[in-house]
Amino acid sequence: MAYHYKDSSSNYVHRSHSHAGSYNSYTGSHDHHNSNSHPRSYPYQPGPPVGADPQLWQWFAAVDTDGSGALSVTELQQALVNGNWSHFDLDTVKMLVNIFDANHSGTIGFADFARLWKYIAEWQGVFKHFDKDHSGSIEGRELAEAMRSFGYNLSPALLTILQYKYAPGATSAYGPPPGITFDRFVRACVTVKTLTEAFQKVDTDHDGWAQLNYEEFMKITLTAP
Ligand SMILES: [Ca+2]
Ligand SMILES: [Ca+2]
Repeated sequence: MAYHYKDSSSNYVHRSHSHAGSYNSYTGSHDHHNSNSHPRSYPYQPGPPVGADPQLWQWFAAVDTDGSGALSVTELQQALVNGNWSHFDLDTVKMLVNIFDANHSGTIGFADFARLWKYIAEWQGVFKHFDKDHSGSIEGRELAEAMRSFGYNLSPALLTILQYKYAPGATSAYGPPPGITFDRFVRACVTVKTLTEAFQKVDTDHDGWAQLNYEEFMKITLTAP
């Protein structure tokens, strides 16, 4: 059984009773009585770092279900939900971990998490700004407007490809593709930015044309989020 709670700073926290029930926020340790069906060792859990937002620390600790002191991709995925309560795609979570995993451990520590949280909050503002009809997703014209205002000169054909690529689920050839939800919108924007910058690097005279070999082309596309 899961519940969600909202506050003014973020709509994107998801917690389940199983986490909350076994986590003792007062002592900062797991409650052995509720979790004795899972015998395991309890690593030392330090308290929040000096100056840490106590609420953010509490979320972090609740999401860190194995008490390792860092969030794995799957732990983080459990914590991040879109406005319609759908979980972030694994691809989006992996991308976020890659961006914020400062020590390349493959996991997110509390300092990384605090920066990631701020980043998501900023993107929420961007998303709300471009979701002009308040549908909770970014549709064709909204996507075109977003890309244009970010400075990306994408043709209608490219915008259509983008829309189909990031639309949730299977898309029909009839009618417009469904809108892009929050986490996919972030991924779409980061991907367009990454690919544009990779192209600009090889387009040294900035005329919109570049010569690159197979190896370079593959490197660019395979390292894009
Ligand atoms: Ca963990
Ligand atoms: Ca919309």
